[in-house]
Amino acid sequence: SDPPIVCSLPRVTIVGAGRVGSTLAQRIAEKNLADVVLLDIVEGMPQGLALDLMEARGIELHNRQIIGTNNYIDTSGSQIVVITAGLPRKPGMSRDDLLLTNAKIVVEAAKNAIAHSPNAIFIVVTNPLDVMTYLAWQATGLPRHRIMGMAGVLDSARFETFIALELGVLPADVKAMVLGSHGDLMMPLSGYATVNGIPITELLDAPTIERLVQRTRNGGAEIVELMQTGGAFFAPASATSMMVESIVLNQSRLLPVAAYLQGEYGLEDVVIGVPCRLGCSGIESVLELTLTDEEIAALKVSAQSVRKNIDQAQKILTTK
Ligand code: TXD
Repeated sequence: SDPPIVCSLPRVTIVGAGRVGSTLAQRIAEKNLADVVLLDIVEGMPQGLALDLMEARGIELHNRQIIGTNNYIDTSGSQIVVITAGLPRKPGMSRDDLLLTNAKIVVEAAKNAIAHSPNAIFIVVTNPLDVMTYLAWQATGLPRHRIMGMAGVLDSARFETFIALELGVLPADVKAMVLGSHGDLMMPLSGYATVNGIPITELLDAPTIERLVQRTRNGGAEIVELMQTGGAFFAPASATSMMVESIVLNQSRLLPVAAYLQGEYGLEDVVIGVPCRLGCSGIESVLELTLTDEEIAALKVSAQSVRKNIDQAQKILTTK
């Protein structure tokens, strides 16, 4: 007789049902992209959030399942795993201050998740982003196209927002790309930023562009200072859902993604934000852009700082 037909819908697991994780679950379900499993160590919390999201389905007009759990068994067979577990920043803290606490959480989460979803594509969101993505890559042993970090899409969205506000244009008409590490050394590429194809250098003077670049670099801290109790989560969830969408729908979008590099941009054995094509297999390719000498030098400095933190985290993880 014919084998039974298995109808499986794409399933996305989100480890860490905090502010970014729960908002991302909402975005994914309401965009009708996939069923969602929300996992957290806090008992009852992901279950409550899942039920709350399920109760909105009739109003939001979708039929996606949202499951809350404390057990990785429930995440089995996920197509994508997003890791947002860990502590966020407090005012005055840099992303690097989160290094040691979050390293242990992310490594444990990555190992547990891959054990139940051996074919998944991983997206890391926890800070410090580039280092956590590297540690998760190491912990899972995944080929590099199946593991990446989210930061550049958010940093680019912030740069685009500030350009749109300055010019009074529609945010969707502004396109920009921010590369490098997710921190003070990130690299907003002003030469590639446009308003419907017109370079911003035609529309804004150099000191204004520099001001917007600085505000972008400080974009996360600006929100932490205002909120005092944690960091941004609406735009980070939107940025992550854009990456999930490009993978689930095989859109092959060209996005800035924190990727493991093997010689691209002269960098090796480090994770850093570069333009990538994202499709159903994960990172389809890394684009090597023409950069100015100054930008190449800045990317190197950015990579060195990530490397230093990777070494520090690895020391702590192995002495534990
Ligand atoms: O651009 C980016 N990459 C980022 C990164 C943008 C925004 C936030 N960014 C970072 O994501 C932030 O600095 C944090 O490191 C993470 C999560 O931020 P969020 O604001 O969502 O933090 P919350 O609300 O504190 O949520 C974290 C959740 C919380 O519910 C914990 O109980 C849970 O993580 N947690 C765990 N879940 C599973 N397993 C373990 N071990 C665990 N430890 C904590």
